[in-house]
Amino acid sequence: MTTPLPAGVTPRIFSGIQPSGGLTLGNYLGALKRFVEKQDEGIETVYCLVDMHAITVWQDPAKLRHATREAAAGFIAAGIDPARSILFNQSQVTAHVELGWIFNCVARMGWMGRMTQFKDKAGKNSENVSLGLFAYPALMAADILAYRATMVPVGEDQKQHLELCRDIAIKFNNDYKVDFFPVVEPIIEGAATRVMSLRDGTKKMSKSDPSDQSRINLTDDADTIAAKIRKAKTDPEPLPDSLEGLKDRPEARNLVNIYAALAGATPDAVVGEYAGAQFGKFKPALADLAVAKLSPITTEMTRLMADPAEIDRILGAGAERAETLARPVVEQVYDIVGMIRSRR
Ligand code: AQP
Repeated sequence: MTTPLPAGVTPRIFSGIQPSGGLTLGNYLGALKRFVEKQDEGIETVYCLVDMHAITVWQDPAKLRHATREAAAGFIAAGIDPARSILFNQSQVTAHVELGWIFNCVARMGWMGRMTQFKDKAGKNSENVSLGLFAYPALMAADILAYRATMVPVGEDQKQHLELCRDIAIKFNNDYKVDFFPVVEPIIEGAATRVMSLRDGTKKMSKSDPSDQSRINLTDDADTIAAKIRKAKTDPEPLPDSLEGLKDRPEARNLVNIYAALAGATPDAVVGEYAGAQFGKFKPALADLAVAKLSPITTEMTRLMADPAEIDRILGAGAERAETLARPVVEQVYDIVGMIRSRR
């Protein structure tokens, strides 16, 4: 059930990706491809390279700068038009961290402690990870709510963080007796909302996985994509004639999902087409499809990366537009919580 929007809030999409490495096929199918579709539906779209989130895990400064520009190039190459969508990097709009601090004071330790992504990333090392990694979902809520965004396209792994964003909005509204923040709706759509590692069908494909063979990067050339798909872990059985037959075959199911998402088909249709086929036949077909869909993006990214000053200019212009939306929201929040703002 959708909650009615507070006065003055209009439908708006916000989402982001961390420049904590190169973009993967998981980021593309789970998020970026959706971002382009939403932009093309004509809804107001705000997209952010969340560099402040990236440093919750140590980043080499030169690599972070490169990854941020490369991600921006990936967005544009995939179809984000900086004239229609607002595209910028998070650290250039300070409203995010200002609201993030206020949300640190709204969110409860118990809520944060239940976040499975924190548990996965911290592992047995939770005493030694950064405070920022623990507080990550509160800053993510601030990213979204600084624009009073109403819809957030994400992959399946971000569902819990968006539930927390809803809890923060509701608690803020209740604590201060206002109807100010909307309760956001996650948009988790498509055949590949959770693309899995090519080496282990039970693990998410991730840009920070130590094994490059586990993922397809948007910068991989055609030969590399084909080789990674050829070597992807599978099992000796042929493809079944229904999805039911893939229930306990996570690697096979992952490749079917990837094929479906790239082809714009359903996983059902893909198993229908390849029923009885061995991976010796299916993998080359998947490799050809992946190369056909991804190579134009890779080529355009390379072209854009030849002019980093132009990418920086686009991000700066996007940040200025983002600032005009976020600043008044944060000023209203300061007023609601009782801060004196006499400087301006
Ligand atoms: N494997 C995936 N399948 C589908 N969607 C995915 N996303 C990430 N991996 C997959 C979606 O991409 C968006 C941006 O994610 P992020 O960069 O903010 O962080 P993440 O989810 O932690 O992604 P990574 O690649 O695993 O990054 P690292 O390794 O740095 O932690 C989100 O919408 C996410 O759902």
